[in-house]
This record gives sequence, structure tokens and C-alpha cells, in this order.
Amino acid sequence: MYDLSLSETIVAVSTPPGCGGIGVVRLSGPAALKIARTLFRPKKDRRGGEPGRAVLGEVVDPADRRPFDEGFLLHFRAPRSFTGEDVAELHLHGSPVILEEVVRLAVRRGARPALPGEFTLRAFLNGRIDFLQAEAVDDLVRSASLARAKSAFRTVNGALSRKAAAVRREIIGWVARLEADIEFPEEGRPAAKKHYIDKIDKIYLEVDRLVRSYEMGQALGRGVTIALVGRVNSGKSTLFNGLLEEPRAIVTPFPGTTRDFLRETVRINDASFLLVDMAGLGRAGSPIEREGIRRGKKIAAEADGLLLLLDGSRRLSASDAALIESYRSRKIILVLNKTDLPEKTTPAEVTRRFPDLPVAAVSALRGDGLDVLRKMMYDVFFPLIPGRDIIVLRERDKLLLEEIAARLLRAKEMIASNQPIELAAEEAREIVTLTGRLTGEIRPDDILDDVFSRFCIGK
Ligand SMILES: Nc1nc2c(ncn2[C@@H]2O[C@H](COP(=O)(O)OP(=O)(O)OP(=O)(O)O)[C@@H](O)[C@H]2O)c(=O)[nH]1
Ligand SMILES: [Mg+2]
Repeated sequence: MYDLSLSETIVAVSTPPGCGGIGVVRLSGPAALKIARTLFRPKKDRRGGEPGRAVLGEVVDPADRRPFDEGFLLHFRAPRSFTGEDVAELHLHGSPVILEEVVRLAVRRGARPALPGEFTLRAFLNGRIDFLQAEAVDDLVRSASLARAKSAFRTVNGALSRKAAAVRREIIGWVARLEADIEFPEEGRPAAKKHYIDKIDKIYLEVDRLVRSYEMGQALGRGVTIALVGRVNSGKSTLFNGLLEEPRAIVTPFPGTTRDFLRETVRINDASFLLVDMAGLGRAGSPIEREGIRRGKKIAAEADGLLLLLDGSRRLSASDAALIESYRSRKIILVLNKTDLPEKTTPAEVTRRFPDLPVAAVSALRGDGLDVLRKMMYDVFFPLIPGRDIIVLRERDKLLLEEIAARLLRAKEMIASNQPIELAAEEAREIVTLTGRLTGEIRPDDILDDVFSRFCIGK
């Protein structure tokens, strides 16, 4: 679908659809500046300025030379531009009709409307950025949270690419040694074996950390889902409202108030949490309650984490304990609620019975302890990883990294069990190919469509 010859000049509106203070039409390709100059009349500097300097002027229809908007022309010379080609940008008023007219006139003068992501594709084809950076450009633009945007920006800047390149270099060095060993088998095998295994372990750690960072990237994007579970009347809806700081859910003294579930988002630090309030889990009195409980269990099963509420004004019951047991392998915080009432269950007692689970004591009604609970939620539920500055945001990349990790383990196994060294070498060469696919150095062409066609036009 894409023209890979780079001979054409492409044009698109690069700002979002709709009205705005400023709108930008961008051209890239050999004739970018020539075409832009036929549509633009500088006010002072007749030559149209130096690269990287904006020049004030008017856009004109070349047919009648009449101006219809004013703004700036900015240009960059190849290879010192985003795409690596000559680039011209017209910064005009953000009127869709004017911007579309400029695109139409540019097409008349020989430009071609750009396909989605084609500016970024050109940056890739011209070697300005690699695959990982190209994907991150799109992630940056689409980020739903600032934390994810910041992480995408670090990838655009090449942090992940450098890491991938370092892993690739390590593995290539390792393949070279393996091949030398195949050539001259008698030299120092036992030492070499330990050397290889240490090396694989080191590379594996790096790759595995990147694979795990994906989970965090996803959490940054869509938020972490937290289900509020507990028996009826334990105060789930009151806590839900307290964390949201608004009376969203209905609260009554009657057990079984919440039947269906409610979802709302709260932010804690840079993380977004999707809280789900639902029916109390316990014995159902009616078909409606039974359905509520069935749905509640399903939500709890799918959530990233659980807040399990206990009513501190009552004794810890057998059914509370059974509920805790059934969820104790999950990411969970026990919330001992109603601390404003005379205490029948103490935090110390809960900790004594469930020593491995974190406990927060709160009064959801009064708001006591909610700040401590928020901090705990961030620490327990947010999948923080060490060295969180490099995050894999794409599933494509995660899958490749997972395959690299699996092959590393297989190669290690082969070396450890003294299998013919050629087998490990074969595995290592496969890993080198996979790391090449990560950065796009080695690419099946259909992947271009897959990566770039999902971009917005003008990017
Ligand atoms: N004193 C006190 N009462 C509370 C507290 N939290 C909740 N309650 C009361 O407990 C009762 C039940 O609260 P809800 O928030 O509806 O409890 P729930 O767990 O959502 O109940 P269901 O939806 O029926 O499962 C209400 O009367 C609340 O006002 C608290 O921290 N202190
Ligand atoms: Mg409720």
C-alpha cells in the first residue's frame, strides 16, 4: 500500500481535525519547498527564509495570486528533518476549510495526499528512526496518561532502541565465540561453557525485564482494575464513594443495596485505577442477588487487584475468613472498615490470622485512613518494575522479546546439558534475527502496513 520509492512529495494536514487556533499543513519529499513556495508569499524575506526559521507571509491561490490566509512557512532541509527529506510546513489559522484548500492546491502542484503514518514511515525508510521509535511516535500521540506519554517519548528518543541494540551486540559477540569454538573445538571448552551460561543469564535478565515492563505499560495506558469485594453491608459502596470523593454509589443501612456493578476511574499519583463496586458476596436471598453475586465473582476473577472489605464493628466471621482464603493468592489489600465504631475486630487480629496480607484500617464514612489506603493501593497494585524508564508498549515487541527469552533459555539448556554446540549456535543466530526484527533492521514487508497503517494521517 505504501510507496517505498520516496520519489513523491507527500502532503497532509498534520493538526487534528476540527477548528483550532493554529493548523499545520506539512509537505515532505523532493519538491516540498518548491510546492510550498508557490502557495506562499513572504511579507519581507523574499527568498523564504533559512532552514528552521519561520517566515511570515500569506497563502495564495497560484491561479489568481489572491491571499486567503496568513501564517508562517517553516522548512527543513534533508537530511536534517523529521522525515530525513526536505520538509515544508505552513502554520496557518486552524480552519479546516483553509487547511484542506492548501492541501488541494499542493496536490494540484504535484504533491500526493499522505497515507496514515506516512511521514513517520519516511523517517524510518530514511534511517532517521527505527521501528521501535516509529511505533512510539504513534503511542506518544495516543497516550491516555502523562506517564505513558513520557515513557513513549523516551522510546522515541531511542532508549528502547539502544537497549535492543545492546542486547543484539551481546548476542552477536556470543555467536562469534560459539562459531570460533565450532572451528577450533579443542580449545578451552569447560571455561567456555561457564562463560556462555553467565552471558546468557545476563542477557536473559535484560530481556525478561523488558517483557515484564509491558504489563506496566498496559497499566499506564488503560489503568489498573480494582474490584471492591466483601460481604453485604461491609461498606464497599461507601468506600467507593470515599475514594472517588463523590457520592456516586447508593449507600443504605440495608444489606444487599448494590445489585449491579459500577465502574469509575480514580487517579493515584501517575496511575489510573478503575474501581468496581458490586454486590456483596455472601448467601443470596433472591434471584437478583444471586445474579449480582455471580457477576461480582466474575469481575473479581478478572480484576488486577482486590480491596476486600471487613466490617471492624463486627467479629471476623467464618464467611469473612472463607472469602479471604478464596482470594489470598491474588493481589489483595484487606480493608478493615468502620473504625469509627466500637472495635470488634482489630487490625492486629487480622494480621495475626493472615500475616502475609496487607491490612488498612479505615472509616470509609468519615474518610479516616483513606490516604494511607491510597498509598498502599499504589504500592500493591501498580505493577512497578525496577528501572521503569524503559517500557515496552507494543504487543508485537513483547511477543518478539518473549520469543527471544524462550530461545535464550533453550540455548542455555543445550549448553548446560553438553549438546552439540552447533545446536546452540543455531539458536543464537535465530535470536540475532529476532532482535533485528525488533528494530526493523530485518523486516518482512507486510509488517510495514501493519505498523504504519494504524497511525493518524499527517503523522
Ligand atoms: N459508622 C460507619 N458506618 C459505615 C462505614 N462505612 C459504611 N457504613 C455504613 O454501613 C452501611 C452499609 O454501607 P454500604 O456502603 O452500603 O455497604 P456495602 O458493602 O456497599 O453494602 P451492599 O451494597 O449491601 O453489599 C451504611 O449504613 C453505611 O453508612 C463506616 O466507615 N463507619
Ligand atoms: Mg453497596
